[in-house]
Amino acid sequence: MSALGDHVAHASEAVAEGAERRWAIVVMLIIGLLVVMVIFTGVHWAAMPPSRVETVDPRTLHISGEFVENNLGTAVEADGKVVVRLIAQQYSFEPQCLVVPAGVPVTFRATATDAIHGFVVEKSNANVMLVPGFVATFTTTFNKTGERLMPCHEYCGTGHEAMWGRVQVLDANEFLAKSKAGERMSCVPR
Ligand SMILES: [Cu+2]
Repeated sequence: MSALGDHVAHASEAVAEGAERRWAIVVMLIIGLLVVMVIFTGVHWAAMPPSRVETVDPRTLHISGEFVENNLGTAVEADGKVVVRLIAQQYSFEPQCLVVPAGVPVTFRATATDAIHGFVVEKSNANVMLVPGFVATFTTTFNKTGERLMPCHEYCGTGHEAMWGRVQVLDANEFLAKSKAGERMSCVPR
């Protein structure tokens, strides 16, 4: 090979090597980023695990199990916990008016019978989606007494905009005075 040919070969080799090194750095950065993402999501999920999945058969909800009509409403359980059970259907909540105590953790257990519904309770962080076949549950504390609106916030059909419930937040002592063992409370007029 001539001297000039030698020189050209060396120069192109240097260019190729430089390009390969830059590419190797880019690939290592990408791998490093992916490893950081794996570690971050692993730690984050361990710290804030996704809510567990609890299923229920929407075809037999009204016949048996915890969502039968006379078990809906607010219950003070044997262990003293306040649990509100309700169902959502086109286009109402059952019960339509919920009673809860202020300043005490309240656990909601709810599901939908027909389509996807959901609700928010104003001036609180209660916000949940209700999917047929699944039990949605969350615990929250209402800090102030008073009446709150509880609209359905998932479009569920033509009657969606008329789908509203109410929540009456009572003073904890007033609530306890009204509650009787084993009874389900609501503020639906009888
Ligand atoms: Cu709805």
